[in-house]
Amino acid sequence: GQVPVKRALLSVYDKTGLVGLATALHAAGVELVATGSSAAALVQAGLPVTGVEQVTGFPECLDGRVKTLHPRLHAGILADRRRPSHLSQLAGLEVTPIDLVVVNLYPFTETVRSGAPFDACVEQIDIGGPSLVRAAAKNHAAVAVVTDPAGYDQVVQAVASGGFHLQQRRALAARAFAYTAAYDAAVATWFAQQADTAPETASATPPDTSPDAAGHSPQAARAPLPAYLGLGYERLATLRYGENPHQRAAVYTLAGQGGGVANARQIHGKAMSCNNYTDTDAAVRAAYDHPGLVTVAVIKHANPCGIAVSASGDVAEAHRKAHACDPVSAYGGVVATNAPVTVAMAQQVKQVFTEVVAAPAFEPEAVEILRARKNLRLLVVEPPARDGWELRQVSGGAVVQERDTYQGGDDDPATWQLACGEPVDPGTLADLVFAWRSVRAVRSNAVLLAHDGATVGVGMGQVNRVDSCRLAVERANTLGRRTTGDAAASDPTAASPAGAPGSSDTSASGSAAASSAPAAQADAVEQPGATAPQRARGSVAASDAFFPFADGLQVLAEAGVKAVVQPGGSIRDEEVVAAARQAGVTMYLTGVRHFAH
Ligand code: 93A
Repeated sequence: GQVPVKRALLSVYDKTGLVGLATALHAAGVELVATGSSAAALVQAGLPVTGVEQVTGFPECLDGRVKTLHPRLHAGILADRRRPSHLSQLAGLEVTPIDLVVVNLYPFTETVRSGAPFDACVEQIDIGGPSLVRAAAKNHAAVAVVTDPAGYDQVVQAVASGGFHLQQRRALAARAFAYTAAYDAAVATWFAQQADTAPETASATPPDTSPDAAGHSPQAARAPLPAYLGLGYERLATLRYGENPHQRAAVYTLAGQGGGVANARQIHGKAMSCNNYTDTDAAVRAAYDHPGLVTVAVIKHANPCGIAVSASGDVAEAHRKAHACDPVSAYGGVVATNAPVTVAMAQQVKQVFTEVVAAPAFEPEAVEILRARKNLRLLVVEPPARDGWELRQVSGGAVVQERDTYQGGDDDPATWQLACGEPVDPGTLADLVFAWRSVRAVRSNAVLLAHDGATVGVGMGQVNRVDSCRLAVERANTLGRRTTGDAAASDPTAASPAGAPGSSDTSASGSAAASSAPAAQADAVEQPGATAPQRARGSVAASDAFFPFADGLQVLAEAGVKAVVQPGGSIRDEEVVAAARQAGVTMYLTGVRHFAH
């Protein structure tokens, strides 16, 4: 039932709302106990307050490292009021019970993010605060604990109405434990990232830290994987459902991260779905794989319908080129860019049924244009972190890996090995680099054809490489329209809508709206082969991993692909290179693989 609040302990770093809360508590007859500067703030506001030193009989010391770590406080919080022995012990020890604990912790994450030196970060690891919070949460049968100034109103109401109900104290305890868990997870993660935290475990001979041929530092030179994975995730929102309507789902933010898709700011449209989140994440990542170039990625079911860059920095042009790769599949897709969305791009996007547009910014007028699409979700996404761990659950545990966003030497064609054929001209080389940087956004096995800074054919998700080659070629030659020399046809703003749905699969993000496409658009389905250009001929190809046999390469060569970039390293490399040489295809080897599952 309800427990009246007679004595409260206040110890907050963030003083927001403190005086207001304390004034209300005092008015309700609650005795206030507080630590150093919290107490000072109350004294200044003219409120009577008992300093913790008066309770403990022990001074705050060691520069504040020891303030509340004292049995006189902890016994007052932890005593089980239902056990007579606990109550008689409190009486014998002359300890007064504490019924309410209001604490928020030292700003550890903020200090790390400010770039403070190691020792300054360590000093901001709160020890006494979490102990108070955890003690109060454990003894929620009698004690209420509040860690967020946003919860002060609830405190004032509860105290005024005779105290918290058990249900409220339990809910507060759950939040409190999540709060300290997230805090410790942030500390643990940061510690694990400090390369010099494990000098004892380093081998006697210093590891070789020189980069390999591809420019990668060896594992030993990089920060170790965390020994423990904290549960540093906090629920942001419950989603309507998961990947499918019968699955429940929610979205979480990782403590101390900020930025990225989970923390995006939605400025328009329907609520984000689970599939919207994962597809948008794939799109945003793809959009940031071409540093220094304005990039647009169109994604569906986590795979690219198209990716393109604009040499002139025109985001609308990049979007036209990305869309033109596969306008059939772009219907119901997610569009992401690494540049602000302009009016010109907005006018194009508006023509195509799209689930999400994600960008670091939108021109105000572009937002106005896109608002015409009532359900279209507009997301302002801060650039995602380039480093960090990626966690995927497996039954019984999880695997964790570094993100494949490491900008290794393999992105620089100067590190590539020419395996056969004539060195290509600078334009073709730029396309090879583009293809190589784009193919990591494609689920394996991945083969990607590109031309003029745009994908023109993507073969994804096959269980052998030759099928991915066939798929890339077939899709290049049957989908979409030319991106050069035929600009009008590839322009979604042109009279004939290039965003016409031609696919029976319009359910990318589980949107019911997708299946109710206007009949007028459905009429515009293209006739594959009739008008579709042969885009494989003259394109370049990237393969995310080596060709195990010559067959895949032969499919590409027969389709007229002029140059190929691939990791190399198959035991049949010689056969593969010989087939390329014979077909007059230039081949580069990168020595680095980019699987994505
Ligand atoms: O340095 S501590 O870990 N040692 C403690 O005993 C202790 N007790 C409370 N930090 C401690 N706190 C923290 O001090 C609280 O979590 C809160 O963030 C802060 C409040 O101190 P003040 O009232 O002096 O601002």
